[in-house]
Order: sequence, then structure tokens, then C-alpha cells
Amino acid sequence: MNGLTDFYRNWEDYKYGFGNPNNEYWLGNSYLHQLTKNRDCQLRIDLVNRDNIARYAVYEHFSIGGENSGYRLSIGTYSGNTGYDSMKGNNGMKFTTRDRDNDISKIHCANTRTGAWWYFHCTYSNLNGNYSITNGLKGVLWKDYPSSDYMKETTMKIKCG
Ligand SMILES: [Ca+2]
Repeated sequence: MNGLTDFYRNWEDYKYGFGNPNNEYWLGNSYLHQLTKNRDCQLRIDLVNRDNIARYAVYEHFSIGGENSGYRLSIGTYSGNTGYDSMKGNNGMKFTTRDRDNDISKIHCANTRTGAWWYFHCTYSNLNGNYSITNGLKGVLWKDYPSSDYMKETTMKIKCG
């Protein structure tokens, strides 16, 4: 939301979370796992891009595996109005950080995208990318979004039954 928090961080930071809940924030992959295991959860991503266009993406059956799985992402059906389902390639992937390459690419996607995400090779969404970058692949982006792929605000929310 403002670029004041560095999201290009290591595995342990993403495991336990960082930032401030009233500001830029990552809850923590271990907590996401605890919250989503054994429950049916929905993930809602709210986005506002650099042209102030607000859109959303919802994924059914969202869960994060345990650390032994690499905090593997599981998402179901997409709905929303973002123009493109830019997380469909991330489904089933392990989490990759700057110090842990779990993606399926020969390159280290967290390093080339300056973020941390469920990269494959590498991604069409990069919501933990570099806020100050608004061209190329390292920014906070969502592929094929209306008018601009670069985001000004991103929020990921979960709701569990
Ligand atoms: Ca790799």
C-alpha cells in the first residue's frame, strides 16, 4: 500500500510473518497453514492498480500446506473481474523466497522477481514484488489487469467455514 515494508525477505520471515497489521503486512505462512488446514476456506484478493482501478479475485478451497510441503498453495475455482486468472499457474506450487528456491524453474524466481510467492516458472502474479518498480517483471503485478498490471494496493483475505 505504500512501499515502506521490504517484501524481498527470507523463508523465516515469511514463515512467521512481518510488518504491521495496520500497514503493510504478511501474516505468516505457518499461521496460514494452521488457519486453513482441516477447514474449507475462501481466498479473496482485492486489488487497486496504479490507475486506481479496483478489482477482485476469489478462489474457493484455499489452503496452505505445512512447512514440510514447502507451504504448498492449493486453490480452487477462480471468480472475479481482474481480466485474467493470474494465479492459476501458482496452484500446487511450493513457496519460494530469496534464500529458498522451491520453484520449478531453472532460475531462482524469487531473485528474478524480487519477491516471494508460489512461483512456478515463474509467475503471472507477483503481489510481494517491489512496490517502486512499475515496469518489467519485478514489480507488484497481476498480468493482464485492465490498463496497468502494476498495483498500488493489494489485500489478501481468508474466510473459512
Ligand atoms: Ca528454480
